[in-house]
Amino acid sequence: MSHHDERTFVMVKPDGVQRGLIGEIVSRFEERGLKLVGGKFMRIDEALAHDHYGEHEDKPFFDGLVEFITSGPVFAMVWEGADATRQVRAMVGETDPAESAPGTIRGDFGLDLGHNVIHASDHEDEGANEREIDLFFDEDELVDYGLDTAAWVYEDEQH
Ligand code: IDP
Ligand code: MG
Repeated sequence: MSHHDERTFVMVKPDGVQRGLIGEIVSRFEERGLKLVGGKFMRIDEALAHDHYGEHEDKPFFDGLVEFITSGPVFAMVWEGADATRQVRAMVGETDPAESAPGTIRGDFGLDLGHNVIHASDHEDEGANEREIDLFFDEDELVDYGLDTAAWVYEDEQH
């Protein structure tokens, strides 16, 4: 069971919220078999934006990125499942929607690098998922429960 409990941080960005894509995006992860363990509709302040995107501080697009991510509400989530971080990134697509395959979230809903609809923890950045979860959620905001469908998603999960 333990290999089914990897957690990853996902966030519908302000463009995704404004375009009414929260439900569609949540549905995709639900349908994949992932388990929602946390969700928060919120506005990101300047300090959180700097913490979250700290790795990009020196990039020319940083100021615009902070301005964009603080410009309207976001929907932050934590999803759990086997290999969750890598699997979610595959569902999200490439950073640039124009380079993202149809069927991915960015490939289906975006056309512009600066407005790419969704954030997800980078599976190639060790510990990014846990770091980002800690940044956005208190421990008591993550809900511990069993998902009854798990036995149908995972062959080795018990009914
Ligand atoms: P990721 O979101 O796919 O992990 P990162 O390289 O971590 O991509 O960049 C973080 C975010 O910064 C991207 O999702 C995108 O919104 C923005 N971004 C990245 N590169 C550029 C750029 O060259 N111009 C404008 N915005 C960018
Ligand atoms: Mg990234």
